[in-house]
This record gives sequence, C-alpha cells and structure tokens, in this order.
Amino acid sequence: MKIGWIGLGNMGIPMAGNLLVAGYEVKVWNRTPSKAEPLLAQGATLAGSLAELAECDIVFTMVSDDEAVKAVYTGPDGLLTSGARGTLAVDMSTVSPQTSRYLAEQCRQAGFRFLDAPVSGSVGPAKEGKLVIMVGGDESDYTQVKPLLDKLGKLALHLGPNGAGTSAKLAINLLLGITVQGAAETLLFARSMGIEAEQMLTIIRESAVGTPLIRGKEASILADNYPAAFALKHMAKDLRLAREEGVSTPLAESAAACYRAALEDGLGDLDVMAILRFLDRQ
Ligand code: NA7
Repeated sequence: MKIGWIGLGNMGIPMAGNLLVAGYEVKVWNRTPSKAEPLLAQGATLAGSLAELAECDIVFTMVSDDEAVKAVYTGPDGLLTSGARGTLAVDMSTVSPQTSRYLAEQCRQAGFRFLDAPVSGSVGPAKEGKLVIMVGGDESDYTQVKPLLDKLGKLALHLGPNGAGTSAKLAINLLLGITVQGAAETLLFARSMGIEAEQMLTIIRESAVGTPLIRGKEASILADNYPAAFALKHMAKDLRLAREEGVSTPLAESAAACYRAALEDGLGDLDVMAILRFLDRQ
C-alpha cells in the first residue's frame, strides 16, 4: 500500500514518522520542503507536487487550518487537480465541520473518498503513537484506514458522517482551552495570596482536578518557557471555530476572547500554556 503525507509541522513529522517505523512506504509533501529532511532520513520519499500524491492509496493531510487545507485540496495545483480515482484522503487537521463537509463534497466530485479524522493530543502523544482520533465519513473508508490509525493513536472512534470527527474535536478542545486557562488563573490567584507555583502545582497534581495535561506543563510553567507542544494560535482558532458553530456557553465565550487577546499580544507561536504569561501581564 502506498501512503501519502501532506503537512510536516509539529504534528505531521512524528505522525508520518510512526507510519515509517511501522514499515509503510510513505511519500511526503510540505509547503516548505526542507522540513521533510528528518523523514527522508527515515526512508520517506519526497513528492514533487501535491498531484503526485493522488496516486497513493491513502493520503493524509495534517496542516494548520481551514485556509491551509483548502489550499492543499482545492488550490490551483492542489491534490484534487490530479484526476486520480478512488484515492482515500484523510484530513487530520483541526478545521470547521463545515469545511470538512465541503472538502468531502469536493473530493466526491473529483473521484476521491474523504474522512475527517482530527486528533486529540499534542507532540508527546503524536511521537508515542497515543493520539485519540475522531473520525467522520463512510464506515467502510474508516475500516480501510483503521490499521494505520492504530499506528498513530491509542484510540480511533468512528462518530458518524463527514463533519462528525471535526465536531467532536472542537468539543474536546473547548475543554482543553478551559482547563489550561483554569490552571493558569488558579496559579495566579494562589500567587497573589502568597502560594508559590511549585507548591500549588503539587497540590493540583495530587488533587481530584490534577490531569496529565497540567502535569505535562509543570516544567514549562516553572521555567516560564513555553516551546509549542500545541501552539496557542491553534487554540485560539479552535475556540473561534467552536463559536462559529453556534456554541455559546459562558466559559467558551470567555476563553475564546482570552486566547484571541493573547494571540493579538504576540504569543501565538508559544505553547497554549503561555496563556499564563498573558494573564500575568494583565
Ligand atoms: P504547525 O506546526 O503549525 O504546522 C502547520 C503545517 O501546515 C505545516 O506543515 C505548514 O507548512 C502547513 N501549512 C500552513 N499553511 C499552509 C498552506 N497555505 N498551504 C500548505 N501548507 C500549509 O501545526 P501542527 O502540526 O501543530 O498542527 C497541525 C494541525 O493539528 C492543526 O490543525 C492543529 O490545530 C492540530 P510549512 O511547514 O509552514 O510550509
């Protein structure tokens, strides 16, 4: 089976790498081709164009946002210009459910099949093959790709028609955004009353609200250093997309505004936990 992989950012590199480790033949494409180097060293081959990848049996896409994914599929030199027939395209990017349904229709018209299959989990779980994968689309397409999803994640769930995967992803990331901001506010609140971060992190870790998420951020918080495992700009995007779906709950509104302000303050390329630095500045 020939596998194509489009998008070699923080997530795409370790995920495509896991397919190589599992023994699959993987051909890759990235807008900035130099980012493919680590995968070429692992045995991947580099595609000269997006259209070349349509000859693969399954093509994964893992790019930033709605604009990027539309450029890759329906842009002037995009995947769908190739005229290939029957290729299964699996979009693992986080985009709006509306965009997933649009891409599914564009794929259908071009003779491709399409699944939306975004993931929960950042760079660590991506490297370890422990992502949670939420899938929308035809069940038979899901069944075909499931063995590969099992190399990328610890759990893959088929949730319904196209758009169901991205809908579930926006929901889980709403909880992620609220949890991270909640932890940041808790630490600042504690500090204002003389409880230092190290002590408060210990209390959170040992309490019922301690989560692997916050545990994984402890070193960053204590060092005030936020290399992106999941970039803040993506969190701001996901909360914006949730609102565009008509979700309007009190915490969703508040978190969307807060992450947007942090993005405008220049923190977008840092990890989502940098919301702490933003709130501290306020
Ligand atoms: P990154 O590390 O920001 O990587 C984004 C990728 O998307 C990277 O390969 C980019 O190529 C690519 N990209 C961005 N815009 C375009 C356009 N217009 N055309 C083609 N390719 C593009 O994101 P992550 O890997 O952390 O996350 C990926 C998704 O998972 C995202 O939806 C998250 O919300 C969850 P570049 O290397 O810049 O040329």
